[in-house]
Amino acid sequence: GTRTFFIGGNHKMNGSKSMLESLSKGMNESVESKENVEIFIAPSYPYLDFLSSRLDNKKFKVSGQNCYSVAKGAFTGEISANMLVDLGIPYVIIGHSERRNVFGESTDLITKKTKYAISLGLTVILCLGEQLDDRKSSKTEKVLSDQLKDFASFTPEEWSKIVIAYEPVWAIGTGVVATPQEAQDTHVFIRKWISENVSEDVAKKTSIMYGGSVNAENCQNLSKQSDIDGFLVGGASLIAADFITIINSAV
Ligand code: G2H
Repeated sequence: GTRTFFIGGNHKMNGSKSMLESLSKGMNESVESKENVEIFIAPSYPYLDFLSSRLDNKKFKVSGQNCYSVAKGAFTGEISANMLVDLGIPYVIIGHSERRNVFGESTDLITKKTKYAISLGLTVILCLGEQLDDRKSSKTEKVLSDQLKDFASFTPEEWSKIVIAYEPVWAIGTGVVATPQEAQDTHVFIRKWISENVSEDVAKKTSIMYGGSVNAENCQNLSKQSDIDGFLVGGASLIAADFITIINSAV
């Protein structure tokens, strides 16, 4: 396709020096760069610099898992987007379902954080997704539209720094992956929303990753879907062999 295919490992609150040491070694040795494919890992924060210094930076980037909406100050425990930039980090995940649902982040805050991170030149992996009840009661499109609503006013230039990650909450860490058709249909809906609310050009250019129980087996059929432009991988990104298989499924 014409869009960049993104494969990201989201380590969440997992990892250690020794684990990251062997993961980087495996990845550096076994992955070849491909045109139009971007690969990144979002380690737990304390390890950002450690991981970055071990990965082959020509092939792989590192990413933040979150950041706040202002540069600095009295915000204990928060991560500054400016500091990610200072570390030379190009990506940050914002609005992951665990931020929304475990830590109570609102769509309003997620929008503000995205706007701020983009203003500094970071590329934001913006996560969206519905809960099981929403899907069962046919509210998926309504929930996704609500999560996207405030992004209608973002300029095409701002949108060029956004990569969407569609992660149905019922598929996250559960082993219940969306079928390739379910994922494809929802990606088409998201692209249609962008086309109707931002522009057709932006809709065509925006990469939409899928996330939720992606593994070394199911990645092949998912990556064949024309509107799936990458994967955000949790559990399987902690295991070098599995993550490498997923990376190599990029088409
Ligand atoms: C969804 C995904 C990574 P997992 O959260 O963002 O995790 O692949 O473990 O379902």
